[in-house]
Amino acid sequence: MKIVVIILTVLVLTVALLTLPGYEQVTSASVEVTPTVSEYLPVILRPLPSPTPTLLPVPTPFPTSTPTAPSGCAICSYDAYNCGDFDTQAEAQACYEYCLAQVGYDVHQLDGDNDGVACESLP
Ligand SMILES: [Ca+2]
Ligand SMILES: [Ca+2]
Repeated sequence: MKIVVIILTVLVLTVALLTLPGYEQVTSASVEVTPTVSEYLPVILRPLPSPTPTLLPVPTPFPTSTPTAPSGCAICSYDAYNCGDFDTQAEAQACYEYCLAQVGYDVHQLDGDNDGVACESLP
């Protein structure tokens, strides 16, 4: 039983020793915490009045999936033109590439040998 009393005594003394300086520390800490919290309060309120305006991206009306058709090449839905309908190879080439982009194949059959060059016979 003496051992228990000694242990309890040591514990009480230890708590007493820890409490006295601890009380001083709590007191000083509370003094320091109070201005610290008051300093944080404006920081918390600060972001509110200045919300960063989200810049809305200019909406592109429509992706230019349908570029303007070359002159003399308004039809891509069926075989409407032959090489004789164009004056130059460049015009036939423009129509060939335009309709190729529209429908995915050489609808006018302007590139008979499928080498990507339409109406090689034209000037
Ligand atoms: Ca044709
Ligand atoms: Ca060709």
